[in-house]
Amino acid sequence: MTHANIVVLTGAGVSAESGIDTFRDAGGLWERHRVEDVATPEAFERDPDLVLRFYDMRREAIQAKQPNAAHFALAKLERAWPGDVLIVTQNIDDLHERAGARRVLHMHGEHLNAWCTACDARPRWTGPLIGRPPCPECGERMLRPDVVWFGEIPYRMDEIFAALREAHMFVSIGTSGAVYPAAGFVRTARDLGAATLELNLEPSQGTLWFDEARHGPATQVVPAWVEEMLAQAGE
Ligand code: BJW
Repeated sequence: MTHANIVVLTGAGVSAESGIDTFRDAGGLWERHRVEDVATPEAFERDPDLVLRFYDMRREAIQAKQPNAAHFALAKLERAWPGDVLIVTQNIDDLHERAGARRVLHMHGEHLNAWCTACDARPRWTGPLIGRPPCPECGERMLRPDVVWFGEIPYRMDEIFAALREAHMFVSIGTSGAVYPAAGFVRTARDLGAATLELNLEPSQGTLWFDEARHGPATQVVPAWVEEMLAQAGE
C-alpha cells in the first residue's frame, strides 16, 4: 500500500471550519434557500436575479475565507505521498488550491469562473454577475455561474472514473453522501477493489459502504490520517 494511488473526494464539510456554509447541516444553505429556487437550471430561467444574487453573495464571501488544517494536510499528502493523489471536490471554493494542492478536479464547477452561454467561454470571475456584465470574449450579456446544478451533468467525469479505476484507496471527506453521482463513487471504488475510508463529522448517508469510518471535525481527523499515511510510507 505504500505506493498506492489515492482518490480523495471532498464535500462542504472540509471547508466548514473555514467559515463556508455547508448545504444540509443545521444552519446550512438549504435551510435558508430552497434548492429548487437557486440550484437548478429551471430556477435560473424563472428568476435569474435571485440565483445570481445567491451566487454573488457566496462568491464574495469565499474570497475572504482561508484554507484550514484539513486543506493543508491534503496538499501535504499530495506533495509527500509516493503514489498518485487526486482530489475530486464537489466544492466550488478554491481552498484546496490556495492550500497548495495541484491535482484538483472540481466536479460541480468553480465560484471564480463565469460561463458564457452564448460563446461557451469560461472567464475567471471574481466580481458580481447581477448587473449582467458583458462576456470578455464575445460581448454578449449571457454570463452565469460556472457551477453544476441539479439535472446538469457534473464535470470531469471521464477523468474521475479513470482515476477510480486506478485507485488503491478511496477516501471521502466532509460530504453527506446525498448527491449523485459523487455519492456512488464509494461503491465504484469498492467494486474495483480499492480500500475505502470515510472521514466526516458524523456518519454520512453512505457510511455503511465504507470499509472504515472515522468521525470528527475535518481539521482534526484529516491531519491525523495524513500523518498516519506518511508515517506508513516512510517505514
Ligand atoms: C463536516 C464538518 C466538519 C460538517 N468536518 N465534516 C434519485 C436517485 C439518485 C440520483 C438522483 C435522483 N434524483 C435525482 C438524482 C440526481 C441528482 C441527485 O443526486 N439528487 C439527489 C438529491 C438525490 N444529481 C444531479 O442532478 C447531478 N447530475 C447528474 O446526476 O447528472 C446525470 C449524470 C451524472 C453522471 C454522468 C452522466 C450523467 C448534479 C448534482 C449537482 C449538485 N449541485 C450542488 C450545487 C453546486 C453549486 C453550489 O455550490 O451552489 O452541489 S447541490 C450541493 O450538494 C453542492 C454540493 O457539492 C453537493 C453535495 O453536498 P455536500 O458537499 O455533501 O454537502 P452537505 O451539506 O450535504 O454535507 C456536508 C457534510 O459535511 C455533512 O455530512 C456533515 O456532517 C459534514 N460536516 N461540518 C467534517 N467540520
